[in-house]
Amino acid sequence: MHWQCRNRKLTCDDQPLIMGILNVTPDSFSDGGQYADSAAAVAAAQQMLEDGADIIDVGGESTRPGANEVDEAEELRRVVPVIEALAQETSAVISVDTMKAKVARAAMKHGAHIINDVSALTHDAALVDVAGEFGAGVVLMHMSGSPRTMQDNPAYGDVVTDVRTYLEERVTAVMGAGLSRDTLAVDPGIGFGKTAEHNVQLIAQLEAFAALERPVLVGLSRKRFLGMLTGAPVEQRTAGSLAGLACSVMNGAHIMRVHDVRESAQAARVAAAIRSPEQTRTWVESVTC
Ligand code: 7PJ
Repeated sequence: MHWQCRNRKLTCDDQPLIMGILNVTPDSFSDGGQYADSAAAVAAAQQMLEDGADIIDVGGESTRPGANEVDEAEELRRVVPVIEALAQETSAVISVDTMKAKVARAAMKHGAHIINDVSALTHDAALVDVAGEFGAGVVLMHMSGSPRTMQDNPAYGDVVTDVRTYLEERVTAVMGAGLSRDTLAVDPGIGFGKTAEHNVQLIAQLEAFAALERPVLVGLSRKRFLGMLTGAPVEQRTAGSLAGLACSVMNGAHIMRVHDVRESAQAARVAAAIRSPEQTRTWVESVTC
């Protein structure tokens, strides 16, 4: 499986890709504006790359449940300097987490490769044109409602079928609008208009998304359902996140969006080896252990 993201062709069959989260918001739910300053953000990204990140996902608008939309100028002011510096100073594959065409365009002009849109290109009609113009990689994520309203009363027939059908429809729609299939990745949107039970069902039945024949991205790092399952506060959810990551990889996830890059990269390697024992041979030296 390949994912074409402008001039970068990512391979995500045997080794899952790690997408490191770089929040540049003052209110982001788990790292509280730690990276508001762009030099600090670039240093944090450098560390993630050293720790095994394949992609850096830069986000300037908090999409946590209940969050209000951020003003476009403010979002630009937050993400553009960071993306520009990352493109100049690193060889990272850069993703921009935005629902806005103007932000995506500025990000692309400054060297980003991927548009990660939690609205699956439905929020801003101009976004599909930006993606097409640049040949950007695109993450199509399922969300029920908007970040402000999504947790109000999430209801599905069968959550796995409903989310898969939605993603299928979005793949068809954006291809109809001119995007190339090989630029698309899909994401069930863990935590976006879902109960803890919905989230668990989606991860347990992630194999259902293989039918879309596109890379499957999963973002569950430190999310609230992990707190509901364990009682752990957000700053103590690494172990739960890694368990969710291992199960996701086992069930076919290709890309994991994470805060704890070093730990996640290690867990992903082990889970991938167990998922495909026959392929493990090709990337582990034949040592007796
Ligand atoms: C996701 C995301 C996710 C994708 C966020 C948080 C909330 N993008 N952006 N998938 N989550 N593609 O990190 O808790 O699950 S923001």
